[in-house]
Amino acid sequence: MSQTNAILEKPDAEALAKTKLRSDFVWGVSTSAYQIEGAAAEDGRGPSIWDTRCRTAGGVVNGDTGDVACDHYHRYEDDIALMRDLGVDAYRFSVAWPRVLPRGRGAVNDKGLDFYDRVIDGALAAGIEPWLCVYHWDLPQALHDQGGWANRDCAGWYADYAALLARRYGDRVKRWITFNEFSVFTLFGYAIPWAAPGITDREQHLRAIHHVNLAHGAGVDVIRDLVPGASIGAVHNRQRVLPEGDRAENVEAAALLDEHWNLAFCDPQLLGHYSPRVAKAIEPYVQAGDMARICRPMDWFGLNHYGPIFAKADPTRAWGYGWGDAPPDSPTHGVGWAVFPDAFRDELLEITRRYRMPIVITENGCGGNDTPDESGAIDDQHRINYLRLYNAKMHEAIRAGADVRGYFVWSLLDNFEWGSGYGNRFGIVHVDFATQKRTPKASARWYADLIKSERFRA
Ligand code: IFM
Repeated sequence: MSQTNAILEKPDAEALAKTKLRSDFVWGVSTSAYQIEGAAAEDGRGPSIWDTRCRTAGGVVNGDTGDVACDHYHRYEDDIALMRDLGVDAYRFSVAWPRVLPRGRGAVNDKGLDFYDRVIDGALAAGIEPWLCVYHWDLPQALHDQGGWANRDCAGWYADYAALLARRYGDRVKRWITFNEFSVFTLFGYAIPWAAPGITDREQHLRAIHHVNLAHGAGVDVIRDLVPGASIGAVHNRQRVLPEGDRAENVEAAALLDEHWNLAFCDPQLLGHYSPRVAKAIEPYVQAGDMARICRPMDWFGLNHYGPIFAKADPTRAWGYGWGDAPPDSPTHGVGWAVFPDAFRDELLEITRRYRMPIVITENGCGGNDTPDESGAIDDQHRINYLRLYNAKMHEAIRAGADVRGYFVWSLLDNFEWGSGYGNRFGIVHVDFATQKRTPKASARWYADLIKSERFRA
């Protein structure tokens, strides 16, 4: 057993103690449109900034694209059957904005809307509640060409798009998510160019932060207005930010990254103000009444959590900070991300302390390079151990007062992992991308058993 991964290979039994969950606790799996659908040029779908990114030299490892991905557009019925076999209560998916509005606004693509009708109806028929995420990073290219999130009008375009979805699906979908991981797509899209649209510009980053916050507020209002009984959340990726080592400039770098990563969206949306450094920098873009437009009543806090992140000073980057390394002896999982289960518990408790609301864990999971053995089985014990440990920390947080209402694994399927292409596999179901064959991994069986046993205890 390698020392670094000892925590994953031999979790301490005491650390796995359980508490009783609410009887309405929701167990689910998460996916997102661009990562699984494929059919990128089919049935009238327009291009998104990710289609462009995939065609930009150096944009994605191996030049991989989401053109086919998991071909979920054609295989959604099989994928719903996989979810039914897992026994999940809920399926969190996202709608591809350019599939339903190929140019982002204006002409509607009926075939695109029909596709999500089929997914929603199929999930409901299988006894699985659809949780709809309005935006998971695939901005229509046509809107980016008009300034994208750096243009204040984008908040209104988003509200119109959200209204279209609310009118169409609100009779069947009651769980709505405005955005997935605000800070990731704004930071990596506009400041550290690791994601679409791949811009490096402080001013555009600040504008994007504020306009996305305005879009969120407007989206909450239209969904609340159009969907009777809607339960609305926003999904924030909160990860503790630690300095690489203890040099003062790295400590400073971590403090600024913490504001951009953990506070720039949660605080204005839930407390009605920006955190100190962001507030100062963003002032030129804030108009009278904006904070009230952004801070709308929410039903729950969506948390995506994987592990802590590390910052170091890097004068070549837009904000003077860059990604740092975890201490060399840190436990890591397959894709090299740090594994600190305690940080997950602490994050749940910090959200409880700071925002005082119910929490749904909308993503948690573990990447790796899982390959089938000779018999075709995929024995991903590393993922099972990760999920066991993180679940145990969720129980610990609940015992300490966190009001956790649900847990979704990222992800149902191996999929297009953005800039890493198909190399990082996060699925509990293996996908052979050459044949599109799905094979549940050992972790899928483990998750199905966990859900059964938790229901039994409830
Ligand atoms: O694949 C992503 C997902 O789109 C957003 N959250 C993190 C996942 C793993 O990197």
